[in-house]
Amino acid sequence: MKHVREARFLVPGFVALLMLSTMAERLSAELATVSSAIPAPAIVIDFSQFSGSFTNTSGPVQIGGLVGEEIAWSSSDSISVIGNGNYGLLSNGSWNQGRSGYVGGFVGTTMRFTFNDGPVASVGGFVNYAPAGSCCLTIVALANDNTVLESIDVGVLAPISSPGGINEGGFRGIVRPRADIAAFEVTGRFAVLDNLTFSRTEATIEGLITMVKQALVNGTLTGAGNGNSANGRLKAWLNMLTAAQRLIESGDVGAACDQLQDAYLFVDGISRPPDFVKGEAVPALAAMIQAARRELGCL
Ligand SMILES: [Ca+2]
Repeated sequence: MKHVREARFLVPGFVALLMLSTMAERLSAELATVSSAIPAPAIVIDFSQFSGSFTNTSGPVQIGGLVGEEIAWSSSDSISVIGNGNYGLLSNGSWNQGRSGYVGGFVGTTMRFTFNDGPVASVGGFVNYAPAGSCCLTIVALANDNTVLESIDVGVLAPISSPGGINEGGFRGIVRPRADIAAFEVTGRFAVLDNLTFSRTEATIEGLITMVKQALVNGTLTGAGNGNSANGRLKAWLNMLTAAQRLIESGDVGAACDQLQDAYLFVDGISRPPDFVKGEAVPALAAMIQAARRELGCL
């Protein structure tokens, strides 16, 4: 079953296509493009305490007060802004007071969010920028010693297009298997960010199964399909995860990788094969399975 998707590439030149497919999966696995891909429980900084007009500063400014965390926002230049005001994004429109507080940089500015109360496993924000070609936004996850853990060129991999939009943009973030992100950096061309979202939930198989159980209780995960087939599909999908857990415990990581690959193919939102589960929790679970696969060395 795990070869269902790959089978489509069994044509001349399939090796190159397969490599491209694998590469795309690897890159997109670390990039979250919806806020729900940040695993629960997620914490959101909405900057609503900065409801006055813009302050121009390089910081640092403590932005975590409303959620009881020490999180420092700082910038590579002193004309960056925190607060509320109008910000032009050229073809992508503009942001205004309707966002109730946000931060913004200028050309080539790097804005940094440092998690002083401990590293996180996932982080992202609702962002936009002033486009020029495929340039204009890179997000980076940094370790305690400032080593780059992940660097994603959003302008190339998942550009934002919001022609003439007011307060529009998109969520872009990074999901890691371990809580090792000490800081998150956003570098762009007039980049703006609101709703900084982060989580410390890690991508162990136990963490994954705990998330699934919570989602079933909350009703954010159900079987997909008509009538009884939905329940059957849900059970089959849960069996893949518990099988993966048993295989990991018994030391058969290769077989566990196969089970997790199957589990991913039935939750990835791509119609071949059809997904076995549906609901609000699906993007976070799909991202978490990918993170677990990377952590196990499957990918
Ligand atoms: Ca806001």
